[in-house]
Amino acid sequence: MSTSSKLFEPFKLGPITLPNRAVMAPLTRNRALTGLVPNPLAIEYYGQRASAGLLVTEATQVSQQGQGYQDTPGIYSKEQIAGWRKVTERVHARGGRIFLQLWHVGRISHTSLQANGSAPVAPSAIRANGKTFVGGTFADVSEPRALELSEIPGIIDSFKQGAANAIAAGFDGVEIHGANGYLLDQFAKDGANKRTDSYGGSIENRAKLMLEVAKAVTSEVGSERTGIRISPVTPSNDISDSNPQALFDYIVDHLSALKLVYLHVVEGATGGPRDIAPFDYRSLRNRFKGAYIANNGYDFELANKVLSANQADLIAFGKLFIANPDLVERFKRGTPLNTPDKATFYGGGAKGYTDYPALESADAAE
Ligand code: 8OZ
Repeated sequence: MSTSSKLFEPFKLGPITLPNRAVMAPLTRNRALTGLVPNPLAIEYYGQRASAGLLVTEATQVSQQGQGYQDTPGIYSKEQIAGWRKVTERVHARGGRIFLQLWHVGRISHTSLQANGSAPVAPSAIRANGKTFVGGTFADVSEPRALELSEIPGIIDSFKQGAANAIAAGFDGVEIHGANGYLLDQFAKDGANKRTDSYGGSIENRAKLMLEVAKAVTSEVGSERTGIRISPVTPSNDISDSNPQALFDYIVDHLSALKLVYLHVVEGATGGPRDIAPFDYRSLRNRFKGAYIANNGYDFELANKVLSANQADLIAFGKLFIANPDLVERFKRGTPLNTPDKATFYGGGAKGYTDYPALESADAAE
């Protein structure tokens, strides 16, 4: 059985052409090895999923300070770049395309991950009510310290360098992680940002760091190779804002002016209900001139509906891609999907990572 759907139509994303509109969402898997170098299993894991229109890697910290969980990979050392190069080579050899997600967790971290056991950094010295995974167990995130104004250029520079390193590692582009209550989202939202300087207070001031990072990254690797992910109303990691619509209308107008190649929007609560809070995503869709990637709780049916209504250009699937390396082919054939195993999402080895079965090519006979 084969189904015709806009999901299987190609899409031009800046200089690259995606053969279909299914994106593999960024997915944290906590399997990096010593030096926070990608696990060699990641070569196979991403390679198995190369038939996606576009792969986005797991969130990858741009500095040691930007790490918040154990065993997440980085993109700031030579060894990490070399490890990622093997991943991009495999994905390209299998005919795929892959962006790296650039991450700084801000206050969602723990002193045990920071240099000399120091405090994680944040817009303001307010501890998030949440946990992180460190030393093999869940622990409360640590009390952060507020970044000095003089440290902000260094943060921007770490994203810029991370982007340059990603291109050196062979990635087709980068996605700035502006979502889920991490550093850029913390600056943007007034639940976490109580600053009284030029990075706090008004929407313009709070949005500034995200926009300055976007500008620095586009100037480094080109706007046609820079995407960004946002999550206007997610409560993830204890984040909140008093007026997310005005905030993100403003942010997206400015991201559009910077000509970013895509806007990736987590609609609703990340990994949870899509209708957690009222929000007009079409306003973002209409303001942004580049591609709109919709994410959160999509299945084939909802993807088709939203694509045919032209409310998105691309659809990102998370958990479905964990369990189905050949998700696009399964959608095409209407074959049943494998069920994701939550117990192996974070940490471990090949189990629940590279051992989800693809359809046998023999099944292709219809
Ligand atoms: C799950 C576990 C740890 C981190 C995100 C990078 O939510 C993450 C993440 C997800 O964006």
